[in-house]
Amino acid sequence: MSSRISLVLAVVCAVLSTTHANGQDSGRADGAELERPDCAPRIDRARVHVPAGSYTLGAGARYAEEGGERVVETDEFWIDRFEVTNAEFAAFVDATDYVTVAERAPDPADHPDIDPVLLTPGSAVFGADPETGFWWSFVEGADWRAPVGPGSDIAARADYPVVHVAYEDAAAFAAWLGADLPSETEWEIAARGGLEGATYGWGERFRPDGEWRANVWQGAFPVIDTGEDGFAGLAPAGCYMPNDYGAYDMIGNVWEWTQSPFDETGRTGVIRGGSYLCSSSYCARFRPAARQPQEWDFSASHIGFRTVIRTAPTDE
Ligand SMILES: [Ca+2]
Ligand SMILES: [Ca+2]
Repeated sequence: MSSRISLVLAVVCAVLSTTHANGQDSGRADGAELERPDCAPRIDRARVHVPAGSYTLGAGARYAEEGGERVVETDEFWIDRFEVTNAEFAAFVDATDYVTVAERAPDPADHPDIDPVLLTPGSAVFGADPETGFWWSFVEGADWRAPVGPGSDIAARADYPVVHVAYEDAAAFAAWLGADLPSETEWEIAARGGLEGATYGWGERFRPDGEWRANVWQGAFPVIDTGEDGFAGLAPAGCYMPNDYGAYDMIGNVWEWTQSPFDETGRTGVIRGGSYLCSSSYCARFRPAARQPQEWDFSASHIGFRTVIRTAPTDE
């Protein structure tokens, strides 16, 4: 199914009455300043090492598609410490003149059943529409440089994760680096941080000692994003405590593309880790075991990625 058809279906299925305006950084409803966590300094494209060995996946599974606990074997790999940022993606585009899926007009021949008005460059932007009540809108002209549409920019968001990237965009960036996207297995092993059998990437309690360990949603979804965890909307990469491998934001902030198909049909890919939109009352996919099917050509304001390599980096 085309991603744009899916978007239409998604928004049709998601009608809510709300008066909250569109935007990524809605701020606190009471106007109070957020207490923000300290963000890690970005110094390079550092990766963390995950040793070869046996790992238990599926712990804490909650939905049928997550499967049960199982042991897998992996060769060693190195995965990005951070979600890929706007600055990094901009360097890629500057070097290659790459044009993302969201920036291209879909070919009408590929989408004979879609309203022609939807065959324009654009992407899915979260923000309950005050007129329609839809959670998501297809915004013409929204792309990685203009995350909420024309007039928006990323000038102050160099260290934020890049968004509005479809699978092929993420794969193209990875290939440019001589890297790859993680398989689901690699992603989940990395997200568990060497902690076997735990529901979350840091243990059994979602908020150990009352601390927020990931950028997720607090408040009445999808209307009020209170930002109790320090950020309403996206956060720069690296603002929450890393896991025991040293990887940041495996859970929350942006969903992350993997290279794996969701099932044997191969019709959809898989994104992992949940996003800043995941709330315990609605999504709860902010666990290492959780899986989310996603059309390969879909892009949105809450989907990003990170890369892996499977041979030792030259500086090691
Ligand atoms: Ca948040
Ligand atoms: Ca993430």
